[in-house]
Amino acid sequence: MKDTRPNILFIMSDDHASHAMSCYGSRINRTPNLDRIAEGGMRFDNCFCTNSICTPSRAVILAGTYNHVNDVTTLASKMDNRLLTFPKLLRESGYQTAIVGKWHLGQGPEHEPTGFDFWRVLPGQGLYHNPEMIDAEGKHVFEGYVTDLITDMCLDWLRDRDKDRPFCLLCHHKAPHRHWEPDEKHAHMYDDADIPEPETFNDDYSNRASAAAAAKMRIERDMNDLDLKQPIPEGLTKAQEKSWKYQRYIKDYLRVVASIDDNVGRLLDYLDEEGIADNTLVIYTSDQGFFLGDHGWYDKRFMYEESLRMPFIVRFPEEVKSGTVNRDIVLNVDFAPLFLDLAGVEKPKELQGENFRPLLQGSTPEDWRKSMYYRYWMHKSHHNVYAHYGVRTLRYKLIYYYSDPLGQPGAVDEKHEPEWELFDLDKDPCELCSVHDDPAYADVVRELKDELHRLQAQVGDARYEKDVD
Ligand SMILES: [Ca+2]
Repeated sequence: MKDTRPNILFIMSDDHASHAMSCYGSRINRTPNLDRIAEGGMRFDNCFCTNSICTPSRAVILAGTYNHVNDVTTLASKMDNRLLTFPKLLRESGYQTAIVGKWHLGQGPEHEPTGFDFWRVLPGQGLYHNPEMIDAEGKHVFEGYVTDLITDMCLDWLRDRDKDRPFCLLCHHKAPHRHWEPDEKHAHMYDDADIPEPETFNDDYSNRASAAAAAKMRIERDMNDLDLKQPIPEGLTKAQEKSWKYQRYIKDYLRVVASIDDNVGRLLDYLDEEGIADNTLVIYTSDQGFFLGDHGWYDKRFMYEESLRMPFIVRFPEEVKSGTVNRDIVLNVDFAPLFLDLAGVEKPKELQGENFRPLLQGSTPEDWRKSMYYRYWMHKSHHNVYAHYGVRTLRYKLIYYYSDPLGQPGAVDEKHEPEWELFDLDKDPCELCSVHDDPAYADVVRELKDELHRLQAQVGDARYEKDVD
């Protein structure tokens, strides 16, 4: 008998910020195929990651637990593949499962993908051109462009599937991760255009804790030859050089995104041709956001909006009204509970996320979360970003730079004292001025500290020793 539970097509890219998607109002590019998903379904405007970095975010998604629980706190962490994950539970319940593309949770028998009928992944970050990939049979080099290849392999697997059983396919693109290498087809997009610079391009990092000024992810200073791929023209002023670097960076980023968009279109076309679009939940998301010249930066890691926010669009015609928008707080830790609910599998007690299927159906429960907990662990490691944790509500964001590696990779700086930041996102959506020390916000600070500590207790994470009431 045919098993008619919904199919799940989970497309995730790497470092694709929502402000480079036209369905999110991008000022800098068009993404017509991603827009097909949003127009045919729901766009989530407040989907956040709990730790804005590749490896940890992927572990959160698979396991449905926070990083202090799944023990994948940093880029150097490797996930123990005996962990309970949603693909394992779906497979046990009769789904066909596959992952193709980026994994980045470690290699070898203890870390390679488990819970999949088929898996083929890139080692580490993988290459854009002629990438090596690893599967159960071993390593092979594939000729071509990585985004096309991943999509081809997904389509091959879909064509060969058992049509009497539902599938869960994880199509996980490497793109648009640094160093943004476009394919030939898109190499000359934007050649004759100037991409607008973001509002905070010339941020001077004043009026905040010291962390923003200390970060080494400035377009004007920290980009290397692999990022720029061309010699810097001579005779430019400092400001002209910064603008030139931004154009070099953002055009390649958008070219790489354009290839993702084309390839998402191929997958959507296949669902239409097969007549299974109505009963397939299609998601497009990214493991976290990215700074697209915002604050003068590239990269991520900070709890600031551009990096914290994940794009999340979902189409599921049987259940989700087309062209709708949700503004509730949804987290990457919630994805696994959603998938389990769709498959009719009971959520195991150890999963920490919440099933947000009612939100998809247009009815938010009264007690849905009003705040979220974030933690970035890699103190002064990559890009000299300070370790921090914080809480975001619909209006405010409180960040605590505890500034201690706590045994994780990173440098100890005895002189560095912890610092706080508070942003009123209604009045300061670009997060340019911390109001933590403004007496008018004293009550807000107190409430948010309580909320932060309540969330830490709820998820079972430890408070830093100097963070006292
Ligand atoms: Ca990433």
